[in-house]
Amino acid sequence: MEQLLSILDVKDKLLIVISPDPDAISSAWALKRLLTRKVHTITIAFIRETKRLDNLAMIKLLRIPLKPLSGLDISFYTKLAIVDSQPHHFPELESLSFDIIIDHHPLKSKIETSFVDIEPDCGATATLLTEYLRSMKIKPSTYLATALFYGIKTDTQNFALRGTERDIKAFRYLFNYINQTLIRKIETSELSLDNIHYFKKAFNAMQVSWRYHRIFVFLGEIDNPDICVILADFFLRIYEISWSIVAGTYQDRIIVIFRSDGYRKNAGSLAEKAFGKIGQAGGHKEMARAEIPFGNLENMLASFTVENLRSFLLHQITKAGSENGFILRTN
Ligand SMILES: [Mn+2]
Repeated sequence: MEQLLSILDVKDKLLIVISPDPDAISSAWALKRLLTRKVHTITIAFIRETKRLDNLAMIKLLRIPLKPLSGLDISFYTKLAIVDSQPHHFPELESLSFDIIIDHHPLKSKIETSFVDIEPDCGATATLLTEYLRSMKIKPSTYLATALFYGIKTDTQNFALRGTERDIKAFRYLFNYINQTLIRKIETSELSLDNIHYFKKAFNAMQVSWRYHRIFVFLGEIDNPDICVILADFFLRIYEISWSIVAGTYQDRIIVIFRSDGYRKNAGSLAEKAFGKIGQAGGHKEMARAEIPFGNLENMLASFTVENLRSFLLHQITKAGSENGFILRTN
């Protein structure tokens, strides 16, 4: 931390560049807090727009100041920082030279610059920034603590994916300062008014096998493949359901999302058996995905009507599934 301060001057204008996921957003914000009175100006800029509604909810509810990098005059800034990534991760950053790099992804090639702190021993960069704050005896505001807490929560996937002693320590510390209601609202913000009409469509189109605890939905044309994921997850929350398969057509292809409770089931192998020969398909026990370009179906289907596609998908899934004892019936 001392070393970081030693490379900065009060006249410095600092630009912090991020790819906006919760870990990066919260880490950049903490760095801004740490350096607020140490330099002249600090701007946090994102390389790419985030479309994830939970991330947008985080930015909005916690009032995190972010700007698009494309709208900035980079020459205005005297120092450049990047957190939770390294410059070589993004081709558009290769021409820039960074003064500060703080990250937890393992270093691929040696980086020569004024300040580098890479700690693969942290499950999240937010852990590292929490440690910086503590070492400087800065108590985070509720919003900043909530952001960092959420950053660690998502990067470690609630400590199911990874998470070290240091992550747990930071998490426990931040817990004293967070607002849990905001965390819940951020985490559950996955739908917008623009896409809830697909629920209505799905309720009308769903085909349920009561006997085999399965549900299949073909949505027809969709304007975002994420809705298949949201609906497949949603249907798996139904007590009687242990398999859910939601499909739709997007641009020049069919998207099929599989979810299962994973108990003696394998969504990945079902997806592969059903669609592996005519598209890309794969996944693991609980979740899988297939994408089938229309171009590959030209010899198999007379026309691409909703009804033709629906019965084609159902046929492929049922045929593949019968080898696993998977039979889909409509009621
Ligand atoms: Mn991260």
